Amino acid sequence: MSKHAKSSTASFHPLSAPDFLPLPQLRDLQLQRLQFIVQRAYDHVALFHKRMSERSLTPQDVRTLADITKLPFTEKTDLRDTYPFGLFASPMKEIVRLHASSGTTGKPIVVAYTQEDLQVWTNVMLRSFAACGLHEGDVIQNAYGYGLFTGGLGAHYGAEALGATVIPISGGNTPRQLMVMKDFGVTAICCTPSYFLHLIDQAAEEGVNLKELPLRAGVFGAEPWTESMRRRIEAESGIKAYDIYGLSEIIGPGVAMECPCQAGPHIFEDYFYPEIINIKTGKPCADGEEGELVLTTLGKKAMPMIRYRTRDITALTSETCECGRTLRRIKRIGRRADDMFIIRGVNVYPSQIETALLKVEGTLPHYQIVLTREKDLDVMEVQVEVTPEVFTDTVGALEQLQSQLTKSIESTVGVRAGVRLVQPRTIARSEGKAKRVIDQRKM
Ligand code: DLL
Repeated sequence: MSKHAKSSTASFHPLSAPDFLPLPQLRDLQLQRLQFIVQRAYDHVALFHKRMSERSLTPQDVRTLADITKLPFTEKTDLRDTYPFGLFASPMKEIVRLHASSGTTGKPIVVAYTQEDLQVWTNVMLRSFAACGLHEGDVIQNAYGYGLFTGGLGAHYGAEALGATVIPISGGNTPRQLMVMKDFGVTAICCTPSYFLHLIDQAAEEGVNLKELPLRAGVFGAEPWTESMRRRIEAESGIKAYDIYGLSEIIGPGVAMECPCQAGPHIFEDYFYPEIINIKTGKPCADGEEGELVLTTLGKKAMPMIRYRTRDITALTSETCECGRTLRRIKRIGRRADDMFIIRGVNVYPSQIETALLKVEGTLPHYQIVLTREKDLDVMEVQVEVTPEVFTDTVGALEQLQSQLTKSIESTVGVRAGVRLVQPRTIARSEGKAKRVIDQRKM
C-alpha cells in the first residue's frame, strides 16, 4: 500500500488477535494473570502485603475473577507516600525505564518498566494503532511530548512495531508541525485533541488545506474531549478522530482505544482488568452505570497496580461492538472524581499551584486559577492576593514578585501560567470549599 493512500480500509494485524478472543478464553487468561500478579505484588510490595494481611487475605483467596473485589484498592496517595520507588516489585537492575507524572504536591509520581513491561506497552500501542486502521506504510507524526510524560515514547514504540514510519516531532512548534505534515506525507497524527484544533486554525491561517493532505487519522487523548470536538475536527480536517485513553500509573497511553466504530475506547482487557465502582461506597456498579474506573494491571512486573482508583469517571459496557472485538468499552471520560485538571496535556492539581505560591514570600493563601482558551490553546492565569505591605510597594518590586511566582509555578507544575497579583480580599471567599479553579474553556 502506498504511503500516500487516503484509504481507511480496516486491516487486521496478527498481534491484534487478543482483541477478538472468545469471552471464556479471555476470562480464563485474565484469571491466570490476575493470580500471578497478586502473588507477585504480595511477595515483593510491602504495602500490598501489609494490606492483604490486615484483611487476613493471601493470594490463594483469589480463586475467581469476582474475588478481585476482596482486594484492597491502591490510590494515588500510595504512590506519593512511597515516593519514589516504594511500590516497585522488581529490583532496580531489572528496571529499564522510568517515567513520571504529576502528583498532588510538588513531587511527581514515578512509574517503572522492565524489559517485558515495555513489550506489553508496545503491544497495546501497536494494537491501538491497528484498531483504527493504521498499518505498515503509514507515516505517523507523533506530537505527544517525549520525556517523562508517557505519551511520546509510548506511541513511538507502538508505531515502530507496527511497521509505520514514525516522525518523533514531540509537542510544540506549530509551524514546523505543519511543514512536516505537508512535506513528509503524514497519514496519521498523535496529539492532544485541543492541540489538533490549534493546528487546524494555524493551517487555515497559513492557507494549508488539511483535506488535501494524505492525513486520514488522529489518535487523540491525554485530556477530556467531547463528541462535538470530534465532529468539528472531522469536518474541518477531513480525518477520522479516535479516542485513546491511558494513564502513567497503569502503563501510559494504550490502556484503551477506539475502533472504526468510534463508539468508545475498548479496554485491552488481556492486560488491564477494569471495574467501575461507586465513588462513595466503593461498591461495584452495574454494566452501563457511571462510576469511578478502577484498573488492575495483569501483565506488568516492575510496578503491578492492584485495583488502582483512577479518579476518572466513566461507565463500562459489555454490549457487543460491530467491529467484533470482545473487549469491553468505556464511555468517553469527561470528568474526574478529584480536582485535577489538564492543561495542554499536563495534569495539574490546585494543591501544586498552592505549593508553588507558598514557596515565594509576599503572597496570601488566597488564589484562583482561571483557565481559558485562546486560538484553541489552553491558557492558565493564577490570580493571587498579595499582602497589604507588598501591594503598596514599588512597581519594580511587584514585577519582581510576579516573575518569581511565574518561575515557581513553572518549575513545580511544568506549565507556564500568567500571574496576576491582586489586592487583599479581592478573590471571592466561598462559604464551603474554596473554588480554586474557574474553567472557562469551551469544549
Ligand atoms: O495522559 C497518558 C496518555 C498519553 C493517554 C497520550 C493518551 C494519550 P497521564 O499524564 O498520567 O497519562 O494522565 C492520565 O489523563 O487519568 C485521565 O484523567 C486523562 N486522560 C488520558 N486520556 C484521556 C482521554 C496520559 N482519552 C489522565 N479522555 C487520566 C479523557 C484522558 N481523559
